[in-house]
Amino acid sequence: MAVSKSRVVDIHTHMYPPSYIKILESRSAIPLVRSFPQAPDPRLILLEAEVKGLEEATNNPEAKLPGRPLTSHFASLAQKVHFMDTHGIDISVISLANPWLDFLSASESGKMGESVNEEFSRMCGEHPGRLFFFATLPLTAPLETVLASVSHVQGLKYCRGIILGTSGLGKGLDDPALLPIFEAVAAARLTIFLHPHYGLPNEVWGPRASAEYGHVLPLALGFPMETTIAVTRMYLSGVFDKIRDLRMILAHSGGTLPFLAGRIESCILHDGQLVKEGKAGKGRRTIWEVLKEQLYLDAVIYSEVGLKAAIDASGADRLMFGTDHPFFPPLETDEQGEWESVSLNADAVARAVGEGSKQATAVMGGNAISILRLDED
Ligand code: 5CU
Repeated sequence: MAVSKSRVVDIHTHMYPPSYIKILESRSAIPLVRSFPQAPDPRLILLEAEVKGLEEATNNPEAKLPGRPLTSHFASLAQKVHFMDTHGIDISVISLANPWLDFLSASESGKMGESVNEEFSRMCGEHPGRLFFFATLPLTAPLETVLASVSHVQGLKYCRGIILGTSGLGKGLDDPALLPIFEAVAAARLTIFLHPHYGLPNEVWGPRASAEYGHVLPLALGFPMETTIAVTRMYLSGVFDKIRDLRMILAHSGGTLPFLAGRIESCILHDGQLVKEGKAGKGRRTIWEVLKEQLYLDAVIYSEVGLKAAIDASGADRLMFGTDHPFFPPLETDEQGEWESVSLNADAVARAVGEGSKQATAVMGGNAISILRLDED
């Protein structure tokens, strides 16, 4: 393996290939793409929290536009590479953005999954060594189709893992029916990248949110809580003990898991039912241990405070830089230039572990290169 200068790797960076956008354009329920006469770019409408705004804009041409503009950043490979070059990113591990194949029927998702994964593989092949990808699984399809998909993507040269939402087969990630899939993914040495989409129920945000608070509540709070809840359910159900080779990267520095791990532990130790059932006693692997042995965290938390919690919980050797491109573009400067959302994360790494330090080099790329085997063919 060649030893080279320190490289910057972005492990949290999404795309929607053109065939996927076509499906979104044909839909009348979220997720969808819709054009409005008052805006040059079509709008990409993804989240439950955007449904009310979609209805308002459909009925009233004066209403504010729902969702986000679907710019070339979402689907163009040339634009992805331009973004990488602009920000000094040597390697990107690209993934389909939410909500993946979750909304497709059982009969559609297997074929679509195969074609999306082939498309990602082809894109990576156009920039060998610069692009790898997390594949997507057709989780609404029958089990044998999902397992066939794991075998398929294992054989794709640039595939290094699976991007996964929190719904699993429809009942969440603590569903025992998922175990054969997790086992197959772990046996294939594919790392799961766990990413939120569904957030929390709209009522949590209150009646003023849709009109007055933009996307702040569902994205800043709903996404991280969703991830935290999904992983805690997995932990409580014993998935990590059952499949010790399972490896997962948690988006957004683990949601709030690093901050709440102590409280989760205390609630277990003080839970009458769990104590009585022998689930809280000696020999139990704590959530802290799982964080240090089976979980990795991305560094997409935008501040050194969050990053320091992630490092304390999981270790600087388990943290990996990401950008969340093409989400969070600059709103007042040229999108072809530098993005503040990127520099916020890069600056947070420098402040948390020291600019130019060994740890900074690891978080910015070295960890991803070794954890995701990016120097292997
Ligand atoms: O802005 C957003 O809604 C999103 C999203 O949907 N997915 C993501 O990864 N980041 C931001």
